[in-house]
Amino acid sequence: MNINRNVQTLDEFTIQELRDVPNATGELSHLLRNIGLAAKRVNVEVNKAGLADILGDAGTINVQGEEVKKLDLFANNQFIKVLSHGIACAGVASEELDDFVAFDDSKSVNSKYVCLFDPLDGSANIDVNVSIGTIFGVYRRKTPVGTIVTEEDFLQAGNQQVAAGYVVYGSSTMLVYATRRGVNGFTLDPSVGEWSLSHPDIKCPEAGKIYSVNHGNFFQYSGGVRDYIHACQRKDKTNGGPYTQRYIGSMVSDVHRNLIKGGIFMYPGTTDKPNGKLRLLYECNPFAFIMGVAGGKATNGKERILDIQPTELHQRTPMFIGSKLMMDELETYL
Ligand code: AHM
Ligand code: MG
Repeated sequence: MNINRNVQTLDEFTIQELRDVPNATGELSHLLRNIGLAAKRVNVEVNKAGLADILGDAGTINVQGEEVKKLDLFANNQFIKVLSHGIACAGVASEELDDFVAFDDSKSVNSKYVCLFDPLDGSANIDVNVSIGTIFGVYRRKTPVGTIVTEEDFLQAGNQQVAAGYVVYGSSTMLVYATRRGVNGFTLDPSVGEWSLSHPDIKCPEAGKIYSVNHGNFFQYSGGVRDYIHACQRKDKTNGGPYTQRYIGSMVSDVHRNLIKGGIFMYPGTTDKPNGKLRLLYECNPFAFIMGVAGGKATNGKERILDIQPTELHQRTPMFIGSKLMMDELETYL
């Protein structure tokens, strides 16, 4: 059997990047390694999600005598635990928690980063064996190192992100992360439990043929969004229509596919929910950052997602994200 010894692991890759950046402290590499570890633990549980009820007693106690936790809570706890035990994160905010968590031990308060995440996105898909994911964004804190973080450290515009990424728990498990230097994808090699660089320097194709939107809400979208969707369905569409509609209902998988193949993903506001469903801090900002580094774009229909100044931890925003030329065209409709 040939083993490709040129494949870099996540650790090797981040250390290599570290060597190339003058004055880097290694804190971000440490943080990414922690995220990779938490994701591996979540992956193990996601892979046996269907068994949880079988092994659990009356749905609450498993064979080890532990409570069978909902997977999204399990994932949330894993990320918080791993990041709080590390030395590279001063606090976290999570889609699963009402408020942010400040880590107050002496190592954590001396970290310069905070991390915001959605521990398990698309959790409605867990029970039916459809891909789900984790999404995260990393920011340099505003408050001085050595103090306890405050809300201001978390309410930063997405353009302040230092790194962002996601994990897809799918037919294989992938971790994709971006810094301003590029977007790189790592596939989990289950035989050795390592993230291996499988998708170096990901660029989103400028144009694509996939559009992803929840058609069930069609009559609740604005006229501009409806007109754009109709345009996607026309045979005489630029770039060769009609486009293909693909919507998994797990943002991580939908945007991951469109990032690789080229396409556009939309979660517009509706008459019932003018700000749509997706959360700016945990879901939209990380993807907007990744897509931007990969050459694509993301907007709420009026301004760049990355330029929105958040006012609340859990605020929602309409989201349009994808290949540059498709986004340019969409913007003429909005
Ligand atoms: P969640 O954070 O509660 O899992 O919801 C977010 C998910 C996204 O992954 C996905 O794009 C969207 O909800 C799908 O929503 P809908 O079923 O309304 O189309
Ligand atoms: Mg979510």
